[in-house]
Amino acid sequence: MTHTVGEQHQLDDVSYDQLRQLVGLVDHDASTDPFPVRALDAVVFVAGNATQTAWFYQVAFGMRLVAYSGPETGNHDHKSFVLKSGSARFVINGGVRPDSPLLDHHRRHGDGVTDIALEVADVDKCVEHARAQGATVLEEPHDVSDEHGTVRVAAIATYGETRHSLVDRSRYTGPYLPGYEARAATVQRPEGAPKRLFQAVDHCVGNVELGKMDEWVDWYRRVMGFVNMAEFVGDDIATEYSALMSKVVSNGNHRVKFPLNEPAMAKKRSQIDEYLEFYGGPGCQHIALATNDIIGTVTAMRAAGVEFLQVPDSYYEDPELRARIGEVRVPVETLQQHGILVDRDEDGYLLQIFTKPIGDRPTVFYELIERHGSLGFGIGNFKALFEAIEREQERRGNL
Ligand code: TYF
Ligand code: FE
Repeated sequence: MTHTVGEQHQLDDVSYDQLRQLVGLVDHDASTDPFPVRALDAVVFVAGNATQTAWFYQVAFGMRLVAYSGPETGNHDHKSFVLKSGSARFVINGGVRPDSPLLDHHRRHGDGVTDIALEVADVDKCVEHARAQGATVLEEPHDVSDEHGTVRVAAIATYGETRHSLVDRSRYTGPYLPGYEARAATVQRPEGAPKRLFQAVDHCVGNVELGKMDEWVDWYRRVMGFVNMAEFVGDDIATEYSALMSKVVSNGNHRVKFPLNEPAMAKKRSQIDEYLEFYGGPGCQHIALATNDIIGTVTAMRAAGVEFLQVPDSYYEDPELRARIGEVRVPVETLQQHGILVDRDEDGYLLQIFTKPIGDRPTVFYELIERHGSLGFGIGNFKALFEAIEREQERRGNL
């Protein structure tokens, strides 16, 4: 079924109550936040071939094309495709003119995330605070307008060549940003397919260099007023099996969550070192997509050819795991059939699964996550997960 532009807004609707469950929101009074963040506005990618990558996200991730900018709309530098799935928005950019700066970015990093854009109510206030805290302002606050209204935007630099655009679209009714035109879906969804495969972005993970994790945690605390979440991978877990250290920062209500990883010295070469080498520096490692039906989502993505990490049967047969997770919404055998991992903490449980890297370089991958009360990231799965990642690393000859 193809959707008209009018129907698309309806499909994008995700209520606050749905989001609460999907991404694990908590109550928070934002009135004294120094840098109040409303939501994730978009994840912006550069691709070697944006035309085909936009097609991939429609076919394999069930996303809907909603807007476009390119040579036909007066943007001669690059093509830009805007895709949505519930509240999640991806923007795929690819250079057209040989002198496009996007092509230089792509030469350095390959397909990857250039911008994790945040929706804020007061761009100027956020930039002022960020600057006072020592952040690099890449774009000063300014208005961009067209017949649909005005958007106020700015951008600050984060790890590597990644940026955070800050966007206030409260005075704008267009499909994305001025300069973009609305596009209806071009790909037919398979008969009987779920109307969307995910409803929100749950978290975006950054890989930073050895010894820099705490600096970036501190940066998010100072610049954005983010808080540390409970889950972290410290020295102990790192040396035993993970080969990485990890801490999570989030905004007050947990709508925006950024785990930060750094490599750790271990018996084997860290998967984070592999990323840093092939990405050519720090960058976004994985994006977790929140779904309320992980089994349906995995089934649809697999049918479209998406490859997921394999976990051994011993994971599901482990009596300790079975005792710890107790009752979940499906039998463990069903999770096993699909290769879905499960973890439980004091707040509830979560189901999760990880794709293999989606591009040519062993860098960016995806996670699917279905939360049932848990506010965590699956720490109980870290051992099985990191072993699965290392098996792939070994197959690539990078372990
Ligand atoms: O975001 C997280 O923390 C989990 C676990 O290289 C994880 O998804 C952490 C690091 C990593 C892969 C997965
Ligand atoms: Fe994750």
